[in-house]
Amino acid sequence: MTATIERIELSVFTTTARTTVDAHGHRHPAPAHEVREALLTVTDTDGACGRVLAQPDHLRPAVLDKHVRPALLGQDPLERERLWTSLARKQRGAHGGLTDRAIGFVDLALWDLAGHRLGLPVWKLLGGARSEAPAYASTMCGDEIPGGLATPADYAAFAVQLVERGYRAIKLHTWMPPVAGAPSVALDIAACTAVRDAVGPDVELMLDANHWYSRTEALKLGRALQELGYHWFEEPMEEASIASYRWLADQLDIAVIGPETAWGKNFTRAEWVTSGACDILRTGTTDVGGITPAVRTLHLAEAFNMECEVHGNGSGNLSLLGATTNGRWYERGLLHPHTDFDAVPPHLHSIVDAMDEHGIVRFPDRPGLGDDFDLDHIKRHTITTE
Ligand code: LLH
Ligand code: MG
Repeated sequence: MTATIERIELSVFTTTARTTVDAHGHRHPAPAHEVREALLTVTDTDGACGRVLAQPDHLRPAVLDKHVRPALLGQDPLERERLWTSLARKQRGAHGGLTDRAIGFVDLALWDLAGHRLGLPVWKLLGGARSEAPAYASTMCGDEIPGGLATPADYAAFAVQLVERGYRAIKLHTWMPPVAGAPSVALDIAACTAVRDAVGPDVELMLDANHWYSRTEALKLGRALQELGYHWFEEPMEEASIASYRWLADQLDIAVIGPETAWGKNFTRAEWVTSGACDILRTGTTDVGGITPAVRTLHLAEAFNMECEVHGNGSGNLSLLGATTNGRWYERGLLHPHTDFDAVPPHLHSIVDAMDEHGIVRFPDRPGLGDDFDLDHIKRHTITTE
């Protein structure tokens, strides 16, 4: 008899973090402190489980009860395309209550469950295009921390450390509000220049600056980046304005890449391609609503002879990269001189994206997405289960 989905639970637990987010959502280093994380678990009638870390704000009890459980309970967990479509179609009537992220977490859990049922890592289940990928170092945003990322010289010194660690590509996130004096095109150009001077011509460099520059500010910054031989220019303006990106891409030689935060899943990505708003497309499991629509996006770009970069870290994005050759880098971050990205948090036995000294990340052999959860720790530190 076909196994069907029996339980969908969200467990909120405590763990330790060494980063925090500012008033605008940008991550910065912090002393070790207790935080709440959540684990979404989907269990079928044979006892097979799919698990993924999720953000409880997107999967509140009402969202689980009104949208997720009615769409999934009693259904075959292997029919991911059908389940994703039924959830995505609930979004219209949910009036914003069922986010792309929420359906993304559910989709990831279903892929993890499928991997466990079949004894395969998800990247192989998706087609297995390659077993490793180079990582790029993605820095945190600029700050005012002494010896952190407070000055162009700080970025240059950190870039040298990153190259020594093995990275062959670095993406700068520069200063954004609420940091005093941010944003500043002049300061962004100074940091990008200092980094290029420090690492030389052979390291690939990218910039993700303030997301609310005007067209003329973005054009000035983009022209400076192409002079410095930067590889791509990311999200310098509000992404809802596709016409602004077409205007920018038409005038620059440097590759304009996007979108990251634009809503509308794979459908919006198709609009970016056909509008000529970007030279390299982007996708990502938390950006477009899971692995299922992200695969569609990768194939869409490929059919237009367009590269598609995977945004963000984590096991889902790593699995996607293993399923395609049409995405060059794994985004490893966010990195900062005062944090250790390789440190293992208490709710894991190991990190999924360990990198060697040549800047290469190998895709996990474990079945499912490959996360190495310490389920005992999570159980002992669970505060609520919905
Ligand atoms: O604002 C930040 O901290 C970063 O921009 C972050 O959102 C990161 O995910 C990103 O943009 N990567 O490309
Ligand atoms: Mg970005």
